[in-house]
Amino acid sequence: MKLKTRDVQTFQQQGYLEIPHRVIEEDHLQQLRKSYDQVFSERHGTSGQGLRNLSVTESMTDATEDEHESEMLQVMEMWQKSKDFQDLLYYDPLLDIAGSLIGENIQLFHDQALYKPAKIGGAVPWHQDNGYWRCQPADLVSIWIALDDADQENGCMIVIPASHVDGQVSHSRAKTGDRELPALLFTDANESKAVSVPLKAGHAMVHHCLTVHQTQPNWSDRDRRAIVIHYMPVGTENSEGMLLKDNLLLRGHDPHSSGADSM
Ligand SMILES: O=C(O)CCC(=O)C(=O)O
Repeated sequence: MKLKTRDVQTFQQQGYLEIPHRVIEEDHLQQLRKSYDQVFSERHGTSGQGLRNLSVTESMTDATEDEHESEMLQVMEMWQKSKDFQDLLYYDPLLDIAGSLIGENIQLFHDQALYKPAKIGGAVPWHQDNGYWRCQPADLVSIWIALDDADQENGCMIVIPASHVDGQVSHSRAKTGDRELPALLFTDANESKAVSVPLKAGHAMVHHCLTVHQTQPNWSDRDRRAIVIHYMPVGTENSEGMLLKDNLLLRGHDPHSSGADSM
């Protein structure tokens, strides 16, 4: 279902939008959770195979998993690890949302699972996604899908509305106390404007790649599992000015590719 004009305008003004309808129905959600847990359990106790703990500080990089105080677990490119998540890339209700915002020629930038385990789930500090990516034009959008209910206790998304209109801002290496978090960036945010976006499982929000956002630790006794799909319009270039022509075409047509239109 395409977004209504009113919702597109809200996104353009605010830099984020809570999707007004449920995007993943219950059966589908159960299946995704099963696959998600399988991907994480296959990698449990390893630092590799695509699993990273983003909460690891510089002095902890040699520590064993048991020594980590908090865990902001990330698995990149879930679509390469699970058929269910590969299918999710081509799931029309999500592509309809992305298409309403960036046009009908849609490529995947990447996807990622972001898992905050109960009690120990770590924070993700204030940042813009494009602080990491530095893509041009900065027109990418991310659909963040709650696989569990996400709220202020277990680390839902928190955004600074309309922060995307200020353009790209500078970022520095994130810290916890006086220890650096090598995997994470940080930017200043006007916290007085912060808005939490709690979501029920199966619901989603979408944010612009220049919108400043963060998530808090998971203080609750409930897991917070999420999957984020980052979409880009065909024609996007990476930080070196190279056209990202080899990324998957999810919908529409890529004039830069010799291949056929997308499925
Ligand atoms: O899921 C999280 O905790 C962080 C999500 C995030 O920063 C993002 O989707 O860009």
